[in-house]
Amino acid sequence: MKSLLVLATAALVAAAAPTPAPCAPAIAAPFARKTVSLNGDWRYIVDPYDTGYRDYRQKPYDASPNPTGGYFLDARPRDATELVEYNFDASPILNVPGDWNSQADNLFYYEGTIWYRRKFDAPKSTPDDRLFLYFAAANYESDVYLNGRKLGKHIGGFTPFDYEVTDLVRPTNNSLVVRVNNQRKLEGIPTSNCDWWNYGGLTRDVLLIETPPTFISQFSVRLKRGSANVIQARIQLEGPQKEQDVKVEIPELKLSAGARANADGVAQLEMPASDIPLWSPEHPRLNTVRIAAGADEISDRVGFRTIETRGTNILLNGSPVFLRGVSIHEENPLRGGRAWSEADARLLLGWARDLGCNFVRLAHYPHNEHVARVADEMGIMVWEEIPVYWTIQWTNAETLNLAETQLTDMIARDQNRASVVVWSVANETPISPERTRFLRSLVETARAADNSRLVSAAMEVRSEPNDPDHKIVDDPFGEFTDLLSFNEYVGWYDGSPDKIDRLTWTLKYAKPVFISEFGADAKQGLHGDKRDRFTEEYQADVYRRTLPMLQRIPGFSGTTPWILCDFRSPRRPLPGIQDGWNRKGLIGQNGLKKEAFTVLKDFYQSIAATAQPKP
Ligand code: GCB
Repeated sequence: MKSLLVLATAALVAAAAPTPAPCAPAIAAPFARKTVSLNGDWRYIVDPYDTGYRDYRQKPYDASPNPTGGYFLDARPRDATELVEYNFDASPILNVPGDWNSQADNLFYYEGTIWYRRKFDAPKSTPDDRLFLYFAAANYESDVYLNGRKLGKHIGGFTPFDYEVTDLVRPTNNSLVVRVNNQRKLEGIPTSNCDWWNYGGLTRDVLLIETPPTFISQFSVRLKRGSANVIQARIQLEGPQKEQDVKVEIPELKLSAGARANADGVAQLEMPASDIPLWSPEHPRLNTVRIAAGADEISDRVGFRTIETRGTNILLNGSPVFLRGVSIHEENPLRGGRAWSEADARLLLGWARDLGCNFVRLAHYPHNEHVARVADEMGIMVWEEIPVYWTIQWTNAETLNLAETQLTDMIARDQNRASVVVWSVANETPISPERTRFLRSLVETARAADNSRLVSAAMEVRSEPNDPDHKIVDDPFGEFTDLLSFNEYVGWYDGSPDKIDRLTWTLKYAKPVFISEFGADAKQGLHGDKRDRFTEEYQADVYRRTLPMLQRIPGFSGTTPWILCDFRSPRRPLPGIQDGWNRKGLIGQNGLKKEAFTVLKDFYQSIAATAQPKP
């Protein structure tokens, strides 16, 4: 969360330091607070040359960004003599939340700047209360202006951010303008190349949040590491009266404890308890946790469970568990475009449950907050990931800084979700010393922020130079992760399906083995010989051969095949087959299940029926 003073100063130095330093994570549990939704109709102006940002009208037509202002800030001509060359009131409408690509035909491939404007009233229920503008995500870069004043810039398309507006907001008729730019950048996270659609816009909820002057800005409530009998809480207060009493209650467990926050606003406490009913996929038990500090009170539904590894086993609540998973992109194939709502989460996780999953991998970036909340309720474990994907600029300190910020913001947002058991720091990153240093730094950051979950990344495999059927997993980064997770595409990018049957494996690390991707494209409804690419039979054959092959890998502990649903990707132009879609979904763009869905479902049924799934 950013204070206005810091922002004003930051804005003045913005030209010298284009990427702002990481700042505190956005307010926790925003949906549990007093809010006004700013979702709905927003006016927009398409600005491919970034005229409103760079304000080229000012001589000498300098193209550098205007750090404090901009042009498209919702001005109206005083009278007919004044020249103002835009008009939000007469401009078209986009729905927020929502990507712009799927809302207007002329924006389908658009990458650039769009200016959004929303008018709103902001009545406070208590005069001394504070107000914050909260954006659950804007892809990729956003500049926010309230009533003509710049509040700040945020970089990163999938994590929340907020700005305090207490002293700027008016009771009625506020003008909120947001410049969102989704140009891909070589130095970005992700970088300019990836296998998904670069949906731009205000893709998630926008809220006005009201809090008392001193309020609970962050909290974590979880089992103490190494214990199933002690609940540990850490509460962060923000505001003028940090040193005050904080109380935590869990009525269903008849637990209650208090502590005094220190001068930094941090209160920590422990609650010993025996027989805490644990969260698991079979019993997704959630408890109301109520936290009170002065005038502020917040409640959340929290599950308690342990997750750890021992040798080649993953232990959930102390017992070995096999992760019956599937990978998911944040896309609703039926509607088209980015998924963002609780209903979208229920649709996608409902399909995962039909498949027999107890686990999902949310690829390749943090999905919206509703997903982990619905997973908590449904009893589905979750892998969350940041978009450190393929060839990031490993030696760029600003790029590392961006990755660290996305990681800590993701952890801060979802740290109270029992369903989340893995933080993933990367996907398929080619091995080099610089890349391993970069990823190690991320692992350390993740562990420092949260020592109660597993940390991993989707790595790659290589073949023995003289024997393509012999696969080797010896990525040096494997030393630093809890799981030995890797993607493999034998039978699709790597040989034909019969190669799968011949594979042998050498793994350098004795850790739980997790196959984070395998798969093959199939167009739903396209049938033919199982050797014919893009048929449902080919895809099903790859699954039929891969699943028993994986069971022969020592330490095989779970998998998230690629992928639950077909998803849009500009890398996939094959006419009549792909048409801009990656077809590796087990469910087609039309919501219909392909043959491989049943193959995986049958496998998961047989695994679920086996007490000890390990070979
Ligand atoms: C991968 C990537 C994933 C791609 C997939 C594919 O290895 O991790 O993002 O979409 O392969 O379909 O090629």
